[in-house]
Amino acid sequence: MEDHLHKRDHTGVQDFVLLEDYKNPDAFIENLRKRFQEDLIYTYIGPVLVSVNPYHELDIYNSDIINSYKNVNFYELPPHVFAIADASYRSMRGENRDQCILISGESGAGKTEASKKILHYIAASSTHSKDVERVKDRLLESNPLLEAFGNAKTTRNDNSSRFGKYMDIQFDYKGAPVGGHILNYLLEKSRVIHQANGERNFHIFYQMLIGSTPINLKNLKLTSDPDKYFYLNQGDSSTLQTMDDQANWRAVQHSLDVLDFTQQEQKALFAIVASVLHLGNIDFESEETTDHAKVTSATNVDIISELLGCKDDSLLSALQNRTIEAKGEKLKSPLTVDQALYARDALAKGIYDRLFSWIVHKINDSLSNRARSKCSLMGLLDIYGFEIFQVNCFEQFCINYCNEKLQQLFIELTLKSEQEEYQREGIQWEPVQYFNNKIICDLIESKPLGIVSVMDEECLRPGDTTDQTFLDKLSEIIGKHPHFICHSVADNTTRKTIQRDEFRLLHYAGDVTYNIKGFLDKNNDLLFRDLKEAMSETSNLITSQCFPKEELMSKKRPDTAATQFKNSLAQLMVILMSKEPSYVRCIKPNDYKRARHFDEKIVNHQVKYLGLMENLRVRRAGFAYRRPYEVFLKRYKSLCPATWPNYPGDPKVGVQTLVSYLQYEENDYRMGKTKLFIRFPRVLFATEDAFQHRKHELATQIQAKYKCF
Ligand code: AOV
Ligand code: MG
Repeated sequence: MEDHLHKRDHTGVQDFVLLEDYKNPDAFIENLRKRFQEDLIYTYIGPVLVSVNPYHELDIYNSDIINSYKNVNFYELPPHVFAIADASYRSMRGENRDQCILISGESGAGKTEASKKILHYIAASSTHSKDVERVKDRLLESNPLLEAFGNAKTTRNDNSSRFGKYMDIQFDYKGAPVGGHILNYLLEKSRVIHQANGERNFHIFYQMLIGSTPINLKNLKLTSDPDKYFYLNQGDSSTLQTMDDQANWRAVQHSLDVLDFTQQEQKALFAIVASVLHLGNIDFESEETTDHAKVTSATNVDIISELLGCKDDSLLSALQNRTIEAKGEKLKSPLTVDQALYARDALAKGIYDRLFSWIVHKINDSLSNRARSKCSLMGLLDIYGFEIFQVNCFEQFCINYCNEKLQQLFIELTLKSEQEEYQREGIQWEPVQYFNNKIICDLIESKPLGIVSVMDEECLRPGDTTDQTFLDKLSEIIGKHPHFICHSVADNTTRKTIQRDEFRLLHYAGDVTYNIKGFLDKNNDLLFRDLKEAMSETSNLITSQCFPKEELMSKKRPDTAATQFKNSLAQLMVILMSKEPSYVRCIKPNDYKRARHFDEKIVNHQVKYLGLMENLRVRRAGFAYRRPYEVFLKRYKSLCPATWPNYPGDPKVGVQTLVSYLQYEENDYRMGKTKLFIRFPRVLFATEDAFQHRKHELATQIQAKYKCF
């Protein structure tokens, strides 16, 4: 710890605001690099924390360090994610405002790790009682469980979050955590049935196979070899050096116990996970005389039927046929092999996705605030980061759209609102130019001409719509948009880099080429009714809950996947906007997950698109503190004879009198229309110190007076 605290003054600047050459990106990168080489991975831009993934364990998260950050002024210790957590916590308590901590950065930049550190800090720093300890345990234990089911190895990150997570921690009036609530966003369920080369399915499958006792495996009719399962062997990468599946399996068991999953629920849960693997091994062949699909062997279907408790042969029938209603009559129509494979995969995805939501729901039950007392909230947002793969599909489109929204929020709340406030207050200000990605958000989500709308339209339009007709529509409707390119509208040079079944979006964080294959299908997200019905009749207590009978009764067509996602993101933005935000901006130092390797080009790119230079310029030119005149005067009036005990006139004049008396330098402050703006923290700190001193003096005087009587 000593070492950690000691290094503070020697390497670069801890806050970019202090950087002399603050307009120069090279100086910015050099400061990051210098600090990174010394394992100083955190640097501030004012209140924003920039974090560079060290890709190796650092001894800066132990309990001594946690203690050192408790209740210490933000700028007094070296930059740290704990300082952000502490400042946010104290602001919540002191000013009674709900908080949120927004963690952003591309895939592998360290968001999930940062969010876990924050949760640990909060758990370690608040008051202790038995009830509170139980809540803390549960909050912490939600992580291993959700990561097992919602994270996977991708080529970018061995522990990549494949779902978005927003977690509210609820605190009582004493500042102790009393509950929590998690909102989950769009799980990448296509991973259940397919993995690209070098990638894995969700961790839980491997953990279960390697961790279960032989007897449990036998009960689930499984072998411990992942390569035996089609849903696990496509990525050709089942074992992972960086991941201890066996230890993580034990952690999952522990989490399930702490989070009140009953033995019966745990049994039902793993029967489902096993069923998904058995589903993947079901194969079909064509009947000789017809093209009807028949399962090649009934064994896997029988096993699943037993594990889930399916009614009679309802599963087998639903995997091979589809019921259609014609003229009021129900007819069984046999599926072709392709359709049957499609139905099988849709079922596997559907079951897993609903299981995941069920788990989140269960965790929320266990985290719910039993006292139901009024509470303050601190929200933690950890989503999937921006990603570019060799082939990018519907999932990357959704993930990158989500990142656009988050960047938009950052812009709205830091660059835009900050500058607008100066203008409103009439403070002289040279506007800082920045790229506003609203144009890309609009391109994706506006109605009726955004990409999501056009896609929905194509999904609903009767007739032969295909991914290609969707792409044609896009090119017709938005072909001229400056952030959209496809083959038919590209210029001659660009055309060589883009295929006929692709479109490219010029995202704020880089250009991504999407392959349209599967877009309509994934957006439609169709699961045949027969399969839903079969699941609703199961005796497995989770599947029967996840596929409720009411859903089958409903005639209303559910929203498409992209529209549901769009709506849930819009709701998230409303939640975040209602809170006081803090930011952690994560940066990935290289593309090889390698320690001590700082690739300037890659860092430079991230610094650029995250808008960090602009952030710094606004901050540098700006004022660290601002207070309405009334508030400032009320607090500090005792420091000047002319304003003490009361200043009768205009508070603005009162504040002017006060700061002149305190000898504020001309450059230290500005007088706005309604607020005083103070440029440097030190100026406010000095005033606050003087105030504390004066308060003490006044208290002593009053005491002395009492003694006289
Ligand atoms: P992400 O959440 O930003 O990516 P993670 O937080 O999962 O990225 O970090 C990726 C890996 O980097 C982790 O598994 C650790 O090995 C390492 N790492 C990150 N932060 C630290 C740290 N502070 N100290 C040590 N190692 C760290 V994604 O979820 O893919 O967008 O979707
Ligand atoms: Mg993550």
